[in-house]
Amino acid sequence: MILARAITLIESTREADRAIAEQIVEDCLPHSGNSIRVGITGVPGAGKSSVIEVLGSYLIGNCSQKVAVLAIDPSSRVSGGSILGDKTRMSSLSASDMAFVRPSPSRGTLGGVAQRTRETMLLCEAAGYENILVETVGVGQSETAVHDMVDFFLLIALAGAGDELQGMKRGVMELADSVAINKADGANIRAAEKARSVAQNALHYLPASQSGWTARALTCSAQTGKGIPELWQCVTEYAAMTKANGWFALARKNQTQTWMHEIIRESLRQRFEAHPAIRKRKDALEKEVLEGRITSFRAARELLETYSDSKGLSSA
Ligand SMILES: Nc1nc2c(ncn2[C@@H]2O[C@H](COP(=O)(O)OP(=O)(O)OP(=O)(O)O)[C@@H](O)[C@H]2O)c(=O)[nH]1
Ligand SMILES: [Mg+2]
Repeated sequence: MILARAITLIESTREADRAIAEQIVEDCLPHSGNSIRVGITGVPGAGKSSVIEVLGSYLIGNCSQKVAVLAIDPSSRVSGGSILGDKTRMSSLSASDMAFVRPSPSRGTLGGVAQRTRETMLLCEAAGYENILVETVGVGQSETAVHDMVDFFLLIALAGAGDELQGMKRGVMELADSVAINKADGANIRAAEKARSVAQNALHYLPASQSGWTARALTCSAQTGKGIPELWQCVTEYAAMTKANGWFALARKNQTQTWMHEIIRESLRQRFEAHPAIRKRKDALEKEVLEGRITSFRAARELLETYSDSKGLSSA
């Protein structure tokens, strides 16, 4: 499949592939953007992949729309990735020719991985995928990275042992356009319903979003499929409202600017760390900092000056 091969090029770390990859992305740009981009986060085991499997199948079956599933997994470097797990958990999507499931690029920093996922998203759009679902596990910084590349941000949470919510961090709540309490099935229905009202209440006390949208708490079950159409209804309502008030387009524009700055940051970091003079000096300086023989400030400054000097730049 051409799409998969193009994405492999994008994920390649070879310098020679980079130029072709950039050209591909540029060629795709005019054909991209015509989609809804949804970010899905939640603690490990909340049911993100399972919800995506059911939601994706719903979009294909009931709406005759294509679905691309991408993942940002900051832990994949260590664990080797929950990638295979995801493919089996999304077995019907993986088997459908209306769906494209792509695991997270497993190498690199979060910034680098997020950058490649953004580019992959554009390629999927150019290939005609109307719905882009980006899964990220709710640990660390990856929620923000995903939030910055999507139109709608969904937090999947679970009811706790009591009525409380599990896996809800205020910071992530603030980013959420909707909170879905998953596993609302069997003996868990009542607890899920209570957790939903706790979540709705918590959302109520957050500052109003610039989008004009009021975040909504729902319950759903990936096991029974209950609440999944309502969940998608929430996404389409959001899209309709923010398209009408101009936020949808504005937020995407702002995102492209954020991406630009991130690409610069990430490339500077890469160049810095790959530079021979830096590599030569860094270990020794790190050791000196650890042993308290030099301040971290001075060590950082020396490395930065070494880098600027080697580039013929006057150091700041
Ligand atoms: N009862 C019930 N179990 C569910 C539901 N959704 C997911 N599960 C189960 O919960 C477990 C975790 O589901 P996943 O979809 O892998 O969760 P995830 O959030 O993608 O997990 P990570 O990718 O590892 O962070 C699996 O054993 C699922 O079968 C649900 O709606 N009801
Ligand atoms: Mg998963």
